[in-house]
Formats: sequence, C-alpha cells, structure tokens
Amino acid sequence: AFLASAGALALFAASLSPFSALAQDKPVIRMSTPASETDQRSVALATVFGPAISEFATYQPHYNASLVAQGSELEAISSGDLEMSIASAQELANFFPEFSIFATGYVHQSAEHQVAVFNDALMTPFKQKVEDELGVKLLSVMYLGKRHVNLRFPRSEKEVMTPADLAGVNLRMPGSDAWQFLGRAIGANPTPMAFTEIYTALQTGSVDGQDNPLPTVVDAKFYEVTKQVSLTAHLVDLNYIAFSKSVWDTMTADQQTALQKAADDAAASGREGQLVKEEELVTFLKEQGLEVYEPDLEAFRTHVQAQYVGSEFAQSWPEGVLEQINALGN
Ligand code: KDO
Repeated sequence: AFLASAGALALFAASLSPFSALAQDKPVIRMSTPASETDQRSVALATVFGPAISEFATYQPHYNASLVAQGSELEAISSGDLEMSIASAQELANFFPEFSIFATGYVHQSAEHQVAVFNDALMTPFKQKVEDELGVKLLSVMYLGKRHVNLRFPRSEKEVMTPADLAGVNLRMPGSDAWQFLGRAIGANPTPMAFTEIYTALQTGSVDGQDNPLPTVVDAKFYEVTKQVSLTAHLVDLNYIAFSKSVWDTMTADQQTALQKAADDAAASGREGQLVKEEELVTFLKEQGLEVYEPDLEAFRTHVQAQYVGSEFAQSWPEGVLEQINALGN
C-alpha cells in the first residue's frame, strides 16, 4: 500500500512538473518520403537529425510514401498536414518554375558543387520565395547521387552510348513536368510513375527502364529486374530538407539553431554514406550480372544542354544565375 501511494504521489508530482508539460508540448515532426528506411538519406535523418532534436521535438519518419504521396509533400507541409520532407528541385519547380535550373541535366557537377550552390548568396532569393509563398524552409541540401539509365534489356540487345540510342525507350521518370522534360532531353520516351511502383513495372515490362543513382538501384532492388546500367550521370541529384515554417516559428532561437545544425549534420552524414555507396556498388552490380558501362558522355551533355536552351524552363531562370552556378564548379 505504501509503494502504491508513493507511486501515486510521484505521478501527481510529475503532472505538476513544468517538465512534463514541456514533454507533452513537444511538437511531432512527421517526415514523409518515398524513400525506404534503409536509404542513406533516411538513415542519416533517423540517426543524426532525430536524436539531435529529441530534447525539444519528436522526429517521426514515414517511409515508402506511406503518409503522403510522392510529389504532394510540399503542399502537405504548406497546409499544415506534414512538418517535413526531403523535396526535389523538380517538386519545387511545380510552384516556382525557376527551381528547374537545379533540376537541369549536367548543371550540378558533384556533391560539393551542390553544397556550394546551396550555401551561396545566389540561393537566398530562391529560399526566401519558398518560405514566403509556401511556408516552407529549405534547411539543407542532401545528396541523392548521379542518375543513370538502368534498363531491362541486356547490352547485347540495346546499347546506350548516345541519346539517339534511347529513341523509343519507355523510361520511367518521376511524374512532374521538369522530370519528364529531362527524360525527353536525354532522348528517351518518358513515362510518369511513382517511385513505389517502379519495381513491379520493371518486373512486368510495363516500362523498359528507369533512372536513378546506383545506391537507389541497389536499395530498391531494381537490379533484380534489370540487366544494364549506362552511366549517363545526366543529373547529379539532390533533395532539400524542407521544414514547416509555422513549426519553426514556434521554436526558441536556441532550438532553431540546434535544428539547423541537426539538418546540416544529417545532410553531411548522408552525403558521405551515399558517395561511398556510389563508389562501391559498380562492383556489386557487376557481380549480380548487370553490365555497367560508360556511354559517350560528351554526346549526352551536348544534346541535353541543347534541349534546355530556349526552353520554357530556361526562360524562367533569373538572369545570370546559371553563370553563377557554373562559376562555383570546376
Ligand atoms: C524517383 O522517384 O526516382 C526519386 O529518385 C526522385 C527523388 O526526388 C526522390 O524523391 C527519390 O525518388 C525518393 O526519395 C526515393 O529514393
């Protein structure tokens, strides 16, 4: 009886404590992504970001687009139905066409170039617009990797050395205008489809192939249902860590600083993990029986760049920004 009443007393005390009130008020940060739990970006957010903010917020990831459909995350954050996502430049281009500059083939050169661009003053008006008009803060840039063409056919049946070789190839690309444009720009016949449907589509042959970085080809097991990778590197791909501005605004300055650092640290950790995997996985894929080879990169680059010149996308790019991006590279 004594123990029971001591317990009851402790419970009563806890309910009066300001700390318990704080614990109850901790915001839950729901993050939705089409990526799997084992994807390097997911791992970095779960192991670096989540723990770093745990004193004042609860990180709650939702994988495989189980909470919000791919491509609807920004809208969900904007309307208060989601707190966080890892957004592509292509998704941002749906709202702000000028973001297509960061989704254009052969513009970003490497992971370091992405970071230099994101942290440069050229990015400030882009970030500000997203914050003001969508209520979304872009905190940091995550590295997804170099996207390559990954097909069901063996190389003996279909060799991809130049854009002309992709004529008539039904290539699954994510479903937005900027993605579909990129698919056409590399010479393929792009088919829009959600990420979570790719494996079955490859297996049943409803598409001829897909494009993603090697770590994704392995993580999503696309290698089980494809025969080759042509290392086109047509997009050095990224995601921005996108965060609800209204949740951000409820935080103290110290919490905001800690959250910003958590995002940068997670991005750095994920980037390292992804770069290591990109290096290692060529051997793994070859061991799985895939042919992995380099096409005529100059032919791809020249063709892709020519498609963008004068396009509706290029017309939305602010004057001089492409030159500034190029100047931050090699
Ligand atoms: C994809 O759908 O191919 C893509 O690679 C697009 C990216 O922007 C990103 O959303 C990614 O999927 C998912 O996170 C799954 O890796």
